[in-house]
Amino acid sequence: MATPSKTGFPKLPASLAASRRGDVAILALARPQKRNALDDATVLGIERFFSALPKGIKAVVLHGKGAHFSAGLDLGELTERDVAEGVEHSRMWHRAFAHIEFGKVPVVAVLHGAVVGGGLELAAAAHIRVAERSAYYALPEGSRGIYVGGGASVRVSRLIGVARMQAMMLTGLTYGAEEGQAMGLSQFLVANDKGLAKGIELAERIAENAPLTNFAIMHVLPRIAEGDSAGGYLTESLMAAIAQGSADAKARLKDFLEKRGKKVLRE
Ligand code: 1HE
Repeated sequence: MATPSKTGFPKLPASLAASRRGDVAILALARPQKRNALDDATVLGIERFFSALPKGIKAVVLHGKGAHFSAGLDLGELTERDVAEGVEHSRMWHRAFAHIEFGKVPVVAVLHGAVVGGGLELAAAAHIRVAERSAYYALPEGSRGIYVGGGASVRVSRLIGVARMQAMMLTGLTYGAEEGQAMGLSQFLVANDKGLAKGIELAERIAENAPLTNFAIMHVLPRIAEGDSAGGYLTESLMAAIAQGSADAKARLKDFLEKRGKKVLRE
């Protein structure tokens, strides 16, 4: 177990920055030079943060520094994994994000710029998503020769429905903030640079609720509405590992890292 720092938060990698505002904790993805791509250290740091919230924290706001929320999985770490390591990796993401979805307190994600691949999977684990107008969404796994592995099969399909998620994945198209709001990817849409303030305002309201009601909304309501999703996560991990072990995936990832692959840009 990591040693807690002076702020009461566990020790985090440089790619994450935590702060506190009253009974609201704020976690920033802080690796803008890599567009907040999620490497293993960051995913494990997210797990550590959400599994060891300091006493008195009643809600969390999650946001990204720089021009993008997150460019998703760190593709540089993916090239050499075999199938068994791929399953383990995807299960690690599931475990980390389960600490968000099934954690102690509600989480508000604030989205801007690219919210793609694993970045969208992370956002989908939160309980509320606030999008700035610059936000755009994509699941570009198809073009990289891989499959989602951070819970999207369960969480994104729950937000937008299977047909929309299939369209997103098959086409790799980007969806703008307004489309995302209409599809159910975000619940609040605000002007650029206003997301964090809105996220904090919502988190402060949430923090005033009776804790048991928040618990019921987080844990009981989804089980009643949707049943159990454990099998879905497992199947996703198996598929993600098989896909990323393929020669096709290796070639396409190499293309991106060597600047031949297409970026996920919003035209
Ligand atoms: C990265 C990553 C990354 C940027 N892994 N290094 N995700 C994607 O397919 C999205 C890939 N990224 C992009 O399309 C673009 O980077 C953006 C549109 C998000 C931003 O573009 P731009 O022009 O601002 O930045 P850039 O020049 O592309 O990237 C800046 C640096 O970040 C550069 O590294 P540098 O050392 O050359 O400066 C990029 O290589 C690096 N970078 N994105 C690694 N994703 C659990 S399964 C989930 C599966 C997925 O998430 S698939 C989706 C992956």
